[in-house]
Amino acid sequence: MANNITKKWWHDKVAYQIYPKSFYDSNGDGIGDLPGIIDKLDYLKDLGIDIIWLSPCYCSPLADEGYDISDYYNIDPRFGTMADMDQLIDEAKKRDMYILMDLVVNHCSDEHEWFKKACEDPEGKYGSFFYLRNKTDGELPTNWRSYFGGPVWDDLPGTDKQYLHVFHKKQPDLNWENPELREEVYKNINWWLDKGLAGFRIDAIINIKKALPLRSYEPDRDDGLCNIHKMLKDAKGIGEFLGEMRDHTFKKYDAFSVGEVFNEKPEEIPDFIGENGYFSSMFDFNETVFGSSEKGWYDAKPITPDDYKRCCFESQAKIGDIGFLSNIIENHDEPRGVSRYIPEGECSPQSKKLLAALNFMLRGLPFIYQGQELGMENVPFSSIDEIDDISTLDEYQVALKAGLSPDDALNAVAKYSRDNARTPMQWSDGANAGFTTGTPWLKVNPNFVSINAAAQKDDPNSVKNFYKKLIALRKNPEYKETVVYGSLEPIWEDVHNLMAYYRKGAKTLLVIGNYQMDIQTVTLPSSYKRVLVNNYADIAENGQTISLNAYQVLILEM
Ligand code: TEU
Ligand code: CA
Repeated sequence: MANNITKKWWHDKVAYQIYPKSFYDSNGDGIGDLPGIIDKLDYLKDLGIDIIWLSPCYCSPLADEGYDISDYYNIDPRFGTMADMDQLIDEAKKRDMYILMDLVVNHCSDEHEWFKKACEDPEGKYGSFFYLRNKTDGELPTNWRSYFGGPVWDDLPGTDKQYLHVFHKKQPDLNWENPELREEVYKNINWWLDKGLAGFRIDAIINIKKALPLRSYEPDRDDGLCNIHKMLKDAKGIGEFLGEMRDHTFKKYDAFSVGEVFNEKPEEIPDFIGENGYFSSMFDFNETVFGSSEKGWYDAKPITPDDYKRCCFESQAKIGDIGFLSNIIENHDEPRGVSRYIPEGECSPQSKKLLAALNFMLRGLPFIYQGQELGMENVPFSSIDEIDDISTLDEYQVALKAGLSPDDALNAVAKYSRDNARTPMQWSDGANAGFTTGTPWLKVNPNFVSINAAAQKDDPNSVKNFYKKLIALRKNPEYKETVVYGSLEPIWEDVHNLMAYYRKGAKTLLVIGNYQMDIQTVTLPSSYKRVLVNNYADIAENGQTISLNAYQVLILEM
């Protein structure tokens, strides 16, 4: 263990992401809600969860499913009331659990009063909360392509100006250069922290700093536009905003903050998540961005077990003991991890457990996304009409324009669709997977009949109970220090379809995963004392030589 690390309350925790709209519907309107989350707190407590991150449940037109906020101080009636939120924070506290909300402040909704006032008076106070430019004939202020397709500029209603939106046109970017805007953001954060929130997950934060003066870059597609990252690479000085935000908010409350940070440079890591970093932690996206293409989802390259291993180890080496990454298999923006990181046709309870253990034992905070603990899989979409997500709908158009047939385009985007993760949580084999008594807002994955929480509850070999074991190991007083603070050292790094590493602290643990269907033999460098986790009933061993079964994963105490 690195002795120079100051211990923090959140270091040894296990986190769980809830996508409220799809978690549990308490009143039969087909939409998950806060009372539904309260109903399921004991389920999460039993699993061993400490920290719960809620995707946005503020007032929102839901153009981007809540990532477009029209009122930062209120709960959308579809999700419940402020009293429900207070009760949720309270009930969580009673169970020694912590609630995080999603901080979405790169942009707000075009239905936020700031934006409405900016339309009324673009030269006034609220005009300077946004990036506005005079409209010129036939030319956009810059040629950046929005994350959801098309140019980042749209007409500011009722004016001769245009406004910037790096995401959807219903998500106007907030102007962080304006100190008044920054004050408003900090005031809101502190208001929530005063309510008893434990912290925030911080959305899309690398986008808050624009390269000024705004300018165009080399186009990279036929549309004449360029990827937003060309501008972001050019934007210097985001640290001033992030440091100020930390000092004015999180730091004063000892809050936990986890940033959605992409493309950080290795030398910036201490600034982001070091001892006095801008954030407590940040997500590791090395695996999720692997294989992505400038052209679009249709051109993305699948990730193999060897790639997966390399991505994980690369991130671990980059962070070392500077701080703590937050490790994920999936989230609400990604397909289901088991469908992505396990080669096609090889998804099984065993392979799902292997992926779980390999990811969970990495150094950092484990974040479990709702349903991941059940081994929920991607959805078999049969028509683009079944898709709700704006990003998928855009990528489908991109694929069609590139010349794919409608069938091929659907198949291509279905692999990456954010809706894979957004279908209702599978609670039981009852109607609508037990998610709602009404009509679910998004189709339930038909495999709920076999993959659901009720079926896994009392089955000692279920994926869910395997997660429970992993969580229990992280909390076991004997192993905790090592699992939380121990260093990570890869072993047998070049062996094909084998992912193995030591965690070294007070104890020495060896995690070994046979990432394939074929049996694979390894010879341990020393004998082991104890088997802590095994996804098979036993180990085929001959002295120190172990014959690993298909997707067998072991955690050994050496
Ligand atoms: O995502 C930010 C992000 O970088 C996106 O490019 C994401 O990778 C993309 O949506 C995948 O299609 C965050 C949120 O997690 C996402 O749900 C929001 O849509 C987005 O910000 C805008 O708030
Ligand atoms: Ca509801």
